[in-house]
Amino acid sequence: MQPIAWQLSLLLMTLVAFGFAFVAINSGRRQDDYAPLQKRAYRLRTRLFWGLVLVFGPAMIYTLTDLPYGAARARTGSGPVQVIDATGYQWRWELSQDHVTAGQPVEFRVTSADVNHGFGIYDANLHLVAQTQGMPGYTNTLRHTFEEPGTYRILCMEYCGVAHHNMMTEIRVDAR
Ligand SMILES: [Cu+2]
Repeated sequence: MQPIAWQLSLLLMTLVAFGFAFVAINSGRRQDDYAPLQKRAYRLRTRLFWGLVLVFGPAMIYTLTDLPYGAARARTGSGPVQVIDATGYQWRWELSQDHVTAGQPVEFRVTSADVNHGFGIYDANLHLVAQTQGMPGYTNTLRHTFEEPGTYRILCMEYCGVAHHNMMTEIRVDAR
């Protein structure tokens, strides 16, 4: 199925590329006969465009640094890496260990014994702090350093059957 989808996509992308090439080749040079008012409008539009880029570009980059995907936070913390093997089942989580130490990096090796599950770690206020997928036949590595001690919850983030909502377990983070 995947090779077919890939070949079909290639074919369609080639068609689109030909379409662009055709238009580019057949369009003449832009005539510079705009009325002064139009010229002003275009200048204004250009300024507006760069203004928006200046305002929203940094805002976007700044908010992207706070994504709960672990990679950005993996380098924080010190000390030995605490490894936890996590396996998702319909409908429970099995962890090789359910308590860790704050400030030390934790490496979750997440997989599934049956269908796809979403492995989401939530703090006491139910804010998502890190997440990855639990996939059958594959192990995803999620690195996270818990800065705050407390009880965290692991919930399934992908609907996986009638008792999906019961897929909850806890992990205790002790102070260093
Ligand atoms: Cu689920």
